Amino acid sequence: MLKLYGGARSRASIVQWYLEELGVPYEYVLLDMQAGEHRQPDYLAVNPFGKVPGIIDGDLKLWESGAILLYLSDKHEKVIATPERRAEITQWVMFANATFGPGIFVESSREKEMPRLFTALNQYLEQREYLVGDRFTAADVAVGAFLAYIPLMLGIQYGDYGAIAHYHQSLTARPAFGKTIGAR
Ligand SMILES: N[C@@H](CCC(=O)N[C@@H](CS)C(=O)NCC(=O)O)C(=O)O
Repeated sequence: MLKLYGGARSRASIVQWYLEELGVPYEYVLLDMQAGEHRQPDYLAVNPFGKVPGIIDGDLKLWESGAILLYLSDKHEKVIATPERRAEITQWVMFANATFGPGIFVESSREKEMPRLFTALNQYLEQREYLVGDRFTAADVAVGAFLAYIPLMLGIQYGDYGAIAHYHQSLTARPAFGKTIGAR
């Protein structure tokens, strides 16, 4: 069975959310990060950088939440992926982790980045229910997780951005979200 390594209130809950969406069985290995278990040899053998999440799936050891989401998407999404569709999902996962998250969570860039990121995302979502195609994908997990963390961790609400607020509400109402990030 797939093993997911994470700590309490860590980014492992992003991967856990997607595993629940996909209905893939997994064992959650909760590391005591306060005690430094993520820096012990057992876990460094999974991720030499000592960061969570990490997974073991068969012979594969994989880390970086975005890489794990894309792997699970390739392996378990039932709709046949064209290169174009897969590229769009990759684009949004990378946008979430490399542009959106840092733009909002790095305090020195927030004032400049937040209005332009929120405005463009809001406009995009005015036309759509999901980020890629007409169904929920790993792209929604990657961006949706940050949209869930922003009010929780920064106290920022989406009042002026109606389409983001609607999208955020619809994602947080999903049962798999409630069992994972929503249960924090
Ligand atoms: N870009 C990485 C970030 C991983 C990361 O920084 N994880 C934090 C927990 S949320 C961690 O393991 N921190 C422990 C440490 O840096 O020692 C990802 O998305 O997987």
